[in-house]
Amino acid sequence: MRRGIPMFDGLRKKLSEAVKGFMKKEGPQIEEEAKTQEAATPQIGSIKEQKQPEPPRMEEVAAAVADAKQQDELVEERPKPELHVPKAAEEPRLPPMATGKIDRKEATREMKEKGDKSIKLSLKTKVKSVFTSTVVLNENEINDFLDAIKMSMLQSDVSFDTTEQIVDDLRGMLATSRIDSKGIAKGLESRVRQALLDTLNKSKQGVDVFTLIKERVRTNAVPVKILFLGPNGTGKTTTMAKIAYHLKKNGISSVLSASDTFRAAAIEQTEHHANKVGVPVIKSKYGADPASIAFDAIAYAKARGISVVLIDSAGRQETNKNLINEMQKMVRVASPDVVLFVGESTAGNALSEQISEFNKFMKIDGIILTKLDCDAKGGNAISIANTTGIPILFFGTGESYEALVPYSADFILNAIMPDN
Ligand SMILES: Nc1nc2c(ncn2[C@@H]2O[C@H](COP(=O)(O)OP(=O)(O)O)[C@@H](O)[C@H]2O)c(=O)[nH]1
Ligand SMILES: [Mg+2]
Repeated sequence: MRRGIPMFDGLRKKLSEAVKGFMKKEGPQIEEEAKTQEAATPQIGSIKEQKQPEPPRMEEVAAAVADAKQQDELVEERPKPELHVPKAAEEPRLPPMATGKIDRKEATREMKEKGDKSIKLSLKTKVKSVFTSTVVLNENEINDFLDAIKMSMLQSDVSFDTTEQIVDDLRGMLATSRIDSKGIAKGLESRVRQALLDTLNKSKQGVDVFTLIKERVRTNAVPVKILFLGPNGTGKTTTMAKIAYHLKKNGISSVLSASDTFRAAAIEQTEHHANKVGVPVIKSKYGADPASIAFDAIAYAKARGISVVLIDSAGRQETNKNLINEMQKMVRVASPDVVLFVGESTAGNALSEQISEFNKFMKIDGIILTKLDCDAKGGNAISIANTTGIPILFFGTGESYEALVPYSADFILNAIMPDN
């Protein structure tokens, strides 16, 4: 499994801190206490398993109680974290999805502003963990832990709604499950992993582009037309070249349509990639109609039995009406089989808004999330599919032609929370 994708470093670190923060003072002590308990267990051959462990010595229990009491007092003193909820909602923890009135941006900002918290286990849980092999966290502990997880996610660009969904999922798991008292941190970590995986698996299964192409080549239903669109500089042209490279490596022919006639040097850049990869390119002049270039590229592919037409486009802001019209014309004329939105992970939470705006004007089949190798917070890879309803199909992980990874939930999960 790949590790060390910088994009996920932020979230990985924050989630790990949230789990460890929960255990900060209590963890080692509990583990020590558990060890003490283990050491005290008499080794009587085969009946060892059934034998009740000897209770810890009085002074150990007294020390644990005193320490926990002191920490309980600290918990009492600490102001409870509150979500900003409009006046109508009295309860600070009312699920925001249910009210529909929460200013998500404001709530996100407030959560992010809350500083580091030291979270404590209650006296009861702590003492119980000395005597029993499993513990159930009480409501306050769960709330504290979930607040820390929530903050880690929001700070790492997981969207507000997705964060709420993951936290609700986790709340259910923590309220009903028993955690091994000798490995509370590990137990919590595995539940966070599960909640992340549940969310990642909920997203819609996307079209498998390479399988589709292979199938169309097999049945001679070619050319397959793929359109790349998205804001400026996200990696459309580069990703198109990566796909051409991958196809070529697999013996599938393609042609590039240099349909960005808007941005300076865009045509030369496309030509440069075409030469390096070794595929033909159809081009025209700057200012020419991008749809007619795509049309020519399709005609070229048909005439020469080329399997795939990869159609570039000029970067645009979703608010630019002229460019959107031009894009819609391109979709009408080229009638692409697959429309891919290329967005950069570094755009953070703005990315889902961009995608949703584009999707209003033309149907997007899948997302390619680029620049995972650049330092970002990593959270949007978790929430984009969830918030937009459009699946991520590939990740761009660098500038080389090889740096294209098909989407997988495990890839994200293992980058964020390696399963040791
Ligand atoms: N580090 C990194 N750079 C990338 C990636 N994808 C594209 N780029 C770079 O981003 C810049 C803009 O890419 P380009 O393809 O011209 O974007 P376009 O305007 O959307 O066509 C170029 O310098 C690319 O080399 C990626 O996954 N990782
Ligand atoms: Mg370009």
